[in-house]
Amino acid sequence: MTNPNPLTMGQQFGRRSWAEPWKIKMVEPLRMISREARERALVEAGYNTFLLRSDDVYIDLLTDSGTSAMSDRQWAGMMLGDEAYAGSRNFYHLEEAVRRHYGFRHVLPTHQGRGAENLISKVAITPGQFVPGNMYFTTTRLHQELAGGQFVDVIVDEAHDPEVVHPFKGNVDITKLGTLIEQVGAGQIAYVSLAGTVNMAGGQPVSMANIRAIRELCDRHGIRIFLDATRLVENAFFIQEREPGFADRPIAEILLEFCSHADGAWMSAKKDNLVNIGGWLAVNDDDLFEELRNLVVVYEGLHTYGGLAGRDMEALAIGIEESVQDDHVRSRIGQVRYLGELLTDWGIPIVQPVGGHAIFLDARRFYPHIPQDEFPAQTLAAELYLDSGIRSMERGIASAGRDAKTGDHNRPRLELTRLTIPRRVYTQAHMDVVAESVKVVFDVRDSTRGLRMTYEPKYLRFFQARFERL
Ligand code: P70
Repeated sequence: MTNPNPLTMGQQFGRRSWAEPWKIKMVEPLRMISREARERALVEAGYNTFLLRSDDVYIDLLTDSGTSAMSDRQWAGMMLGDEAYAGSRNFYHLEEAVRRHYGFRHVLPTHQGRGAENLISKVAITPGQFVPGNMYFTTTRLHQELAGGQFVDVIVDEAHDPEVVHPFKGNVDITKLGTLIEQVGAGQIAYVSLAGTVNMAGGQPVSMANIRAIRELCDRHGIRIFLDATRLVENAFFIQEREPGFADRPIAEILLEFCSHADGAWMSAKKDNLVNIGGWLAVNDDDLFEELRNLVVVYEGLHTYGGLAGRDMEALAIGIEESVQDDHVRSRIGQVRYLGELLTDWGIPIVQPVGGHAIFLDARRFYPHIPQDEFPAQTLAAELYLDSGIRSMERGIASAGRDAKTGDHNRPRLELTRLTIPRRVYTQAHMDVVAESVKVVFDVRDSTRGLRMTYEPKYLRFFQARFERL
């Protein structure tokens, strides 16, 4: 029977459809294995999606990190690699792109984000100091702790509640930050560690008003602000969309203004910057840079390559240019929202509002009968893979690790399973397949049982931990 009144998805959601500002030039075939084969693969992987082989995955939403599609211009740039050990021309292109779009004076390449986190933590933290931040990120906090710092969460309370709708759930609570400074003294604060968007909160943004207020407070106490710029372009999109006075300003301009309130930034270029590998660290202060430039040769490589090939730096320089284009960001976040709209319409519990890079399924409400110690979010990731070969990532109690003092699990309020959307890779039809699989898993939720951890590594346990079904 033909549908007498066919509607596009845009019409069904009451808006004009958007489309990607690119067309496809090359394709990579996907493979889908049988349910029995997935069952075997999952047991072999200890119910941990990080331990699956990607050949056994159909739609890979593990991460948006290093998984984006590069453009024809970026691939052309790969052929222009100047693989000189020192002073590669590609480094100067990268330096220029970071200066132009992020506004910081000094730039160092690193092999990826955590390489930059290591350097800034070692140089800017004196053991015993506190590092306030807008919610923890796994690698960021670990490097701060390894450098002798103590992370303190100063994000607004709303960030910890997946149901509260707030336009800037990534904001720092200025009162919390002010109280911490009073309690421990400004000299005991290493710096403010500010991420936009906030990954663990669901890709939630920080407003321009908030960074201005943080700057004001920090200036009064002589405290520096360093940004985790990993998804700062996406953060700028939310400012353009939601903050009064920014609707007519291009994303590139908003990004630059945001960075102008900070003293430096570290970057996992594998996200916003549209490359498969790479990172950078950028600061304004000459003396600080001097120290960082010295340290980079110990851990990454000479200061003009920092662990990257010349061709990687060229692709990254071009990726930065492409990443700040308004039409690119609009369609990227539009696709994430499309998936979010479907799931919301079907009554599936997700973090609201939908953030920039992923849909975060709320495993607490998805599986209210599974206690947090039985890893509801890890369970949900396993069930999704079993149903359709879709790979997602746990962002709950397994990711939160253990309390360094008591040795007990950290028990985050957010127990989430992340469906992370790579940039420029999947189509709207893939999003439909994903939504349908989540619905199937949701419909049989009552009969799903949790997991028990059978192997636990010491550092960043979620990457390599193993589980079995209860
Ligand atoms: C993800 C990736 C990486 C990341 C990040 C923020 C806000 C720094 C980094 C580190 C990869 C990942 C990392 C740890 C656990 C799971 C997944 N996030 N800051 O998938 O950058 O990976 O380049 O060293 O999101 O969210 P890098």
